[in-house]
Amino acid sequence: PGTRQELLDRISQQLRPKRFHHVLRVEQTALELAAKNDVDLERASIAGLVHDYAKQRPDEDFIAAIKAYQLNPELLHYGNAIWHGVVGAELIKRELHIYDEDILNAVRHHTTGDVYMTPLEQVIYMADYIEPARDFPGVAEARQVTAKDLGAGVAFQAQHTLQYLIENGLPVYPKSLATYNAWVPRYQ
Ligand code: DGI
Ligand code: FE
Ligand code: FE
Ligand code: FE
Repeated sequence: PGTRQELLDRISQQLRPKRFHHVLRVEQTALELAAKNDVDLERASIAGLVHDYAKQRPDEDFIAAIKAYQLNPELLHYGNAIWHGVVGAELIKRELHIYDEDILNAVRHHTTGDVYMTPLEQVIYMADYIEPARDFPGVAEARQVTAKDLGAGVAFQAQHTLQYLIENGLPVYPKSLATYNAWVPRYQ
């Protein structure tokens, strides 16, 4: 990896301005959550900046990467919502030469969560959900819960995301359900 500015240049070449600005807000929110939760600030910054690196890639790139890197073929049944994190992490490794597995896992799991998440993974999962421009019913409560207890924030998001997917008849990636089971009952 090079300097922060080099990383910003690479990311801004991949993303339209609106998405790029979301990424900057996620970085800032991740830095705040990291400071509060004893997470390494440089890792939080890098993971925040790269988390949506692959969001605007065409489906063909993801399908090719799933095959080339022999990722779970079940991934082919999903779409951009799942691919940009799980497959995006592989593209980040190869294209940006970021090899820190904690950062790569934070990207892999930022959409669905996971049963076990390191503090950095939790920080990125939550920063993406509550960055200041997020505006959905419940976001104020999500911010309050996360400020009090990062893990409780993870549980909140896992529950509300699963609820949203089911209410809208969307396919549930198995990891999203596993995240729900691992985190939600614990915090009731
Ligand atoms: O990339 P962002 O928009 O910043 O945020 P994200 O990567 O967290 O994506 C959020 C979207 O992903 C949200 O609309 C819900 C969707 N999502 C989360 N889990 C699943 C899912 N979509 C499907 N189909 N299945 C899932 O399990
Ligand atoms: Fe994302
Ligand atoms: Fe998210
Ligand atoms: Fe995001």
